[in-house]
Amino acid sequence: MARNKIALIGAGQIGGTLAHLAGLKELGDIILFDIVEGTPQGKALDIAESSPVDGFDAKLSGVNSYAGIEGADVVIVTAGVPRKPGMSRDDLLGTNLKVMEQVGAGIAKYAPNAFVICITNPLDAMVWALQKTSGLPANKVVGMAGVLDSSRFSHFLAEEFNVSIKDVSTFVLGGHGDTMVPLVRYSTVAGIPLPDLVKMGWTTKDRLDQIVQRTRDGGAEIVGLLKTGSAFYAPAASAIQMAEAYLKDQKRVLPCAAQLNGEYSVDNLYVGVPVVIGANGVERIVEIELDSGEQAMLDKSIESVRGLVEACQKLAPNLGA
Ligand code: A3D
Repeated sequence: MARNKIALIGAGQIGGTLAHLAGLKELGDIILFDIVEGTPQGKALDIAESSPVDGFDAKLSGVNSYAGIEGADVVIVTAGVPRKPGMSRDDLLGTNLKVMEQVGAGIAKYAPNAFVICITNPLDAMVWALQKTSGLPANKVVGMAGVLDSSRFSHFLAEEFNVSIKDVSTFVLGGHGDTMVPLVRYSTVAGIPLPDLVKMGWTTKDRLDQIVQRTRDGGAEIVGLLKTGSAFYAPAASAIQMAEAYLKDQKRVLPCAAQLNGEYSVDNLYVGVPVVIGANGVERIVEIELDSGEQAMLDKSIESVRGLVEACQKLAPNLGA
């Protein structure tokens, strides 16, 4: 059986880390694409030169033309600009929307059967735009945010409780932004929901609220520390988990930005929800019951995503018409 082909559009901080992880996990042959000449070629060669040390078999190449991604099974998109300190994700909208138009056209022409994972911010609007510009079916175009947001939440909780990260399971809904909805009630340590852990005296409601807020601000915390860019190790690891679920038909239940068509009473909008990812892409959208407080938070998050999509439609009126 031929190896899978994984195309990475954008060979920056996340793109390079994606290529390294995909190699280490032997997910397939890897093509790095970027508009900057030399960057994808240099990163591909550098990672290929690490393969004898780590003992992985994968062909790596760098290209500046979309023809190089022909026949890709998975395409992961990080092309665009990241945040600098003081910028919100939404400040990136105009620039990155133009990038999504080019990327969508490239995918439509050369990789129309791929499973496409968008990482470019503002995520929920960019994945919406990428689905429109590529014309791929909605079950084959998803956004990475929830896996990262949940992973940050889990990390903070494992530290708070001094337990293994393996025993923490968390749940984050909604858009990737300040209005994301970390669902405390559905998050557990070894199956014990967080509100029960408060009752058991493991933590306090106030501490939990602080951890929820830190999760919401998780991206900004890293931007503030790095000063020259945004997070890339954890975002790359999160997208690789989604790619692996698709390539290996794992049927993983993962929080992803998926197109809703009636679920959660939302139409034609990408929102972070739990989905099943397998060989058919997004195979199922999981609708969970929300209490009134959770529903209100989700509604606020959906409104903010809708605002961003409307801003995209103003800049590119033919999108989503
Ligand atoms: P960076 O290291 O700047 O890489 C972006 C790459 O895109 C650069 O190599 C550029 O040359 C390239 N590029 C720019 N325009 C184009 C184009 N038209 N076609 C192809 N390539 C192009 O950024 P990064 O890797 O740190 O981040 C990439 C994106 O991911 C940014 O938009 C971030 O905001 C976003 N991001 C999202 C998350 C989520 O959780 C959703 C987390 C972290 C970063």
